[in-house]
Amino acid sequence: MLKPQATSTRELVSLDGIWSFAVVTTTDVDEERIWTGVIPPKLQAPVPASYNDIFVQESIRGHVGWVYYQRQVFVPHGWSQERYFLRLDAATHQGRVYVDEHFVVEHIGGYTPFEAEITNLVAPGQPFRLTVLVNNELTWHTIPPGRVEVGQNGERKQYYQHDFFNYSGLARSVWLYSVPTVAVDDITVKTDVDGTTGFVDFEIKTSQSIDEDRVQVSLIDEVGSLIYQTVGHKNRAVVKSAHLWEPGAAYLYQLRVEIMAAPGSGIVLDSYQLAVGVRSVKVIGNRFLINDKPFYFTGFGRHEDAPVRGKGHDNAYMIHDFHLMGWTGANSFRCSHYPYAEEVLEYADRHGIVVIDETPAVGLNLGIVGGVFGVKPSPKSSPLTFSPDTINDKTQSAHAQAIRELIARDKNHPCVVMWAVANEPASAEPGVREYMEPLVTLNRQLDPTRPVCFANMIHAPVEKDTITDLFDVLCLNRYYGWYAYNADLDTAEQALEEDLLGWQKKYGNPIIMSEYGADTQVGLHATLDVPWSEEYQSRLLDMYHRVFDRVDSVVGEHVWNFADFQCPTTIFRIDGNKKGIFTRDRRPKSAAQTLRRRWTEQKTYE
Ligand code: GCB
Repeated sequence: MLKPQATSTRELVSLDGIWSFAVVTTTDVDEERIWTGVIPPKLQAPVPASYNDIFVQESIRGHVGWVYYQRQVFVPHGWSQERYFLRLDAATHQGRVYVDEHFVVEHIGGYTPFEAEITNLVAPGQPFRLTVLVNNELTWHTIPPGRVEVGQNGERKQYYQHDFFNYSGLARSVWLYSVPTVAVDDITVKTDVDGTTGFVDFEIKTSQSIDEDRVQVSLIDEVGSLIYQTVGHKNRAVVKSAHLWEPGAAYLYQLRVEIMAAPGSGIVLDSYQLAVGVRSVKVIGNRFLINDKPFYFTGFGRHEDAPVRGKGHDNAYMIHDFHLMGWTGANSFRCSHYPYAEEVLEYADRHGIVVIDETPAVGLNLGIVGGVFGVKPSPKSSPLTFSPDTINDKTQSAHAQAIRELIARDKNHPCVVMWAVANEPASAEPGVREYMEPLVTLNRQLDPTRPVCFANMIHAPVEKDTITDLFDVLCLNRYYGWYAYNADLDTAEQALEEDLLGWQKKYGNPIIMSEYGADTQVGLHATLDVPWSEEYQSRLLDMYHRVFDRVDSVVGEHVWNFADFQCPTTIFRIDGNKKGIFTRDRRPKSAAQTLRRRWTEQKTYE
């Protein structure tokens, strides 16, 4: 699915701004049919932003169910020869779109885009009322899963197994854009490298079937020189002495696809340009290779999270966060625990930051809830994660759809070097293999070029886990020194080393420590090993680093988390998860220096 783009043949209108907003109190939105009229602007909400922290009422912040967004839109009068689409970069978790009284599209899945053609509904130059309904309910059949229960006070409450706040609404941009009748519909690029030669395989889908010689494809380098040109839907560009896309040293070619009115006519009907980074990714033995060189991941698990805007995308925060990561010496991050805004991946492409791209499949684990997050476990009678009443075939279909949409959106980004299918599924429980295996197969069919992983958690140690052999890279989330052996870093160090050596011995795959860290209250200092102090966070990280340097298969370290982030409140999540190396407003805790020392001084790994 191509990101909309303004080119010589396409126009793009941002619908971001201030929309009318209402929280739905009725249980049946179809009966209310709010989209048939104007919603009074009593409340207004910014787009893009999660709506939860904008207002000051708990009834809005903790609302479970539908909300309405509405605004007026004009179709530009010059679009009479064009087709035009509405595109929502995300609606978390379910969106329904109406143009005046017409239903145009519905989408489930809170972190991937969707769109609808509206050419036949509104004439150029005409205004229309755009109403978007957004529902934030998580059920056993959504990804991520959750469940809604009615409390003693009669209020509906959302429960879920993951450790971040259920921010909701239109947290990413909304667009109206035009494309010509005959247009480029999709482009798939795969690259490879052999010595100094780069290969760019491309495949183009067009909106109508057209002759090969009307599709013109050009590859242009960073100084604007044309280095390859051909006609046809599918081919391989061979680039001698290619400028490779390297971690920390990105190089982006532009693949320009043009649809010509007739071969040689010089008349371009449609034009789309895609940034292409030429690089290869391989897993060989216990090494992760980018361009045939061992790559060692330094960086973070992150969240899209900021004060007031929640998960609302914001370019200022985004670029600042990249600079803070660069300052620590991070070369990579994981999109934990859902696909991030496409702007983030574009920025990572441009600046050579390596990304592990994850589906929103977090919380497929009922064993975790009571123990770790203090959230009420369910169902009361059965603690099994995979069962007809809990995570089941329908959840699996939603998960498959999440994989399809993630790959459709992100397949062309050079920064994405690996797909993470899930975070901490109950990988030692019965039913997990039957659930996961088809999803891994699907992922590999959709993209055979990138390795696949999932993040394993401590409840599924090497002797109990039943799915690791399905994957290429071992990603381990470990909290020795925090949830286990708290304030006892010596025992934690031994346990961590034994754990890692056990995986190394059994699988021989590359190992990435995909989470490790400690909650830390900024400003709390202690000379002894006092959990929550800034010194303890640093010492805990140092302890992990000593162990990583002793275990050959470790090829990466992603600290949990880049910054403090918001969670459902429990007695040990006081105004959020405090494992950030930066506070929520992006000020460094002492541990930032610990990482900076390690990651900027020790640059090369064998
Ligand atoms: C985990 C989860 C992450 C949590 C973290 C924690 O294992 O993957 O989402 O936030 O632990 O801090 O407990």
